[in-house]
Amino acid sequence: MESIAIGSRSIRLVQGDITRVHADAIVNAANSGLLGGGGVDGAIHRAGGGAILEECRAIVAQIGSLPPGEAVITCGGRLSARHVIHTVGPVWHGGRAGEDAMLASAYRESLRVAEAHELATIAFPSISTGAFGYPVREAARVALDAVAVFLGTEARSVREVTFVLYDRHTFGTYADALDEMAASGA
Ligand code: AR6
Repeated sequence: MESIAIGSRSIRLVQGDITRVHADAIVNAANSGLLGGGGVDGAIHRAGGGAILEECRAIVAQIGSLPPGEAVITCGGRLSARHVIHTVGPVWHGGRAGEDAMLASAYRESLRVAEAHELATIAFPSISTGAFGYPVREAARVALDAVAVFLGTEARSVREVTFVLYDRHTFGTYADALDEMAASGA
């Protein structure tokens, strides 16, 4: 399954490069230092240019570092997206260190930042499943559940959440998890 409706809102899955997506905001799977890195973080800063990094530096000057599970917003620089919401997922330590709650929080807090800016269309990568080592199957369930709950309860301005999955395996795993969610009646 590649999309699901939650009332008048929706979750969609696409395979691709999030730096090329048109949306009110794309979400960056950053680290607490907020000054760039590898993976999707590196790709977003490369494609978006120095304006994003400049705003990140200003945020770091204010708050020091961004704890896992929280989120902040910058401009989108040269990206097609108007904004970048930067969040930090958990590093996988085997699954008994509160990783699921932390991952759910990263999605929820990103969406709360989007609401605070009255944004409607948001794109997420698969947070934590690259360098941070979170197993994709477990991460997909947590991510889809967190977003579905948000859309069904808290959402006002946010109407469409797109997961932009980079590789075929991650895309297929999220599609399976969405099937399971739909079958369970969520
Ligand atoms: N578009 C969409 N997804 C992408 C892209 C892209 N252009 N590039 C990679 N991915 P990761 P994490 C996928 O490692 O696990 C960074 O160094 C990737 O295939 O980017 O949260 C940060 O600075 C994977 O499925 O993020 C942090 O230090 C997913 O994005 C750390 O890595 C997440 O992989 C964060 O690790």
